[in-house]
Amino acid sequence: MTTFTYSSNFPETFVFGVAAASAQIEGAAFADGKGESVWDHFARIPGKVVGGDNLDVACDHYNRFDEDFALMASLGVKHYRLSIAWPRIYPKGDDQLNQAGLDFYHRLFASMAKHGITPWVTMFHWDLPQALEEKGGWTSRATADAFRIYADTIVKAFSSVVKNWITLNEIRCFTVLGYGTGTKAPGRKESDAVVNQTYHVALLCHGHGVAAVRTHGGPGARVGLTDNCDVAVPVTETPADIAAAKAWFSDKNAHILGAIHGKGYSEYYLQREGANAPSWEAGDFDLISQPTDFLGLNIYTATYIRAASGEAFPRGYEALKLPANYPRADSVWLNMIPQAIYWAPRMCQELYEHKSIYITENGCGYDVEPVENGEVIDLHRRDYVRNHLREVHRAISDGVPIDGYFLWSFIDNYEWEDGYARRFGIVHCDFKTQVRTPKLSARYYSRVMQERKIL
Ligand code: PNW
Repeated sequence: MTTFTYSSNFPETFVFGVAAASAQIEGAAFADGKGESVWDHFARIPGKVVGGDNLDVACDHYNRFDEDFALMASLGVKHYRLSIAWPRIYPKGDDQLNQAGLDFYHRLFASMAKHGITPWVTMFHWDLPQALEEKGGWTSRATADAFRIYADTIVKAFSSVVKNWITLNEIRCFTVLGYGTGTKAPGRKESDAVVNQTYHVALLCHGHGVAAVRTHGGPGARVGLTDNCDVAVPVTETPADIAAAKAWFSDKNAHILGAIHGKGYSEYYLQREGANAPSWEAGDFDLISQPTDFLGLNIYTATYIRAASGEAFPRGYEALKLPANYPRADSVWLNMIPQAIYWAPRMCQELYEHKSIYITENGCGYDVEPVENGEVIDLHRRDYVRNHLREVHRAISDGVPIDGYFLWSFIDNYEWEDGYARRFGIVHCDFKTQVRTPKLSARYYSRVMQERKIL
């Protein structure tokens, strides 16, 4: 057991970092041979994105990464989670490599090394080549075959500089929100059966990503999935409510976390989905459920659960609806429930026996964050981060193996269908001038990273 000299110290090996993603910050959407992504396409359909904002320029990180890494280093950031844009590497999603895309990331990783920043690389953070979408996208197993080629290429190319790999970011978001509700690219509204099939194709990609790292990653390479699991928080931390929350968690996450940890879909899941259950081929689960080195969790919010019985609650739990005036950030889904970051890792440890868990995203978004006298006084974000770090600390003290925390996000960026209106950064970005201004939360988090304790 780790002993703490001060109640809010983090272990020496604990990783503090910041996160972002290619499509959201790079810009240069069509530079140096990059192909169109589903988001480049979707953003141009009128009415899909707030303000009609597109990803053409974003934070212009493509041209400014060296300054951005200098700024990160000045804030004491030592770990940065980023993603590689698939359409920069394979513009059409086939096997026609764009060397200029690889060259860009070689320059980027060299700059990170120069500034003493370790990369944590997500292979896929939603920017699917549009050409693949036109051939069926996430409904088609051909997308998983294309992903295998892409994953092999990037792991081979960067094996000497990248040791921490994340296969996919948040399967739920690019499947159910892209093909079910249609609020994210490509904006399709398909049946439950189709959506369930998209999960399965995404799981195959995860498997190919793990295999790529095992084959080409070189010494010390590690790999895991980043999931935005549905998080259950027991209303009261009593054995009955905790058991109910755990049962809800297991049910709600059966199709992704359940699937990567089992040798197939669970009986419960197949029964629940009935005729809508996904189809699979022999050998799929040898790929999907290969052991991983860690689990990445993106934690923003949760659902309150309590024990309940009777006809209305056949599974022994009740999910509570939040009152209309419950506190939240400006994103409607982002309700303030810091215990989410305690219970999700704990349940993953208990249900799937995870030995190493990283919080790969945690943060909050607001629409109005003015720069006044050279400052952004985002005390709301400082508060959010602090409240969540307290719960991370509590989890570690209770023996939950959380090994790191990445704050989303380093800089205000393209917040998908909310465009540039919704700001998640600890660094403010003026999207007209590209001027960067660290917010109060950046100063705060900088001290936390430096002193490795909650301040
Ligand atoms: C994550 N939800 O998205 C993504 O990984 C980031 O790219 C994104 O910018 C960030 O969180 C903030 O939104 C989510 O509806 C989007 O629960 C939606 C949900 C969760 C995460």
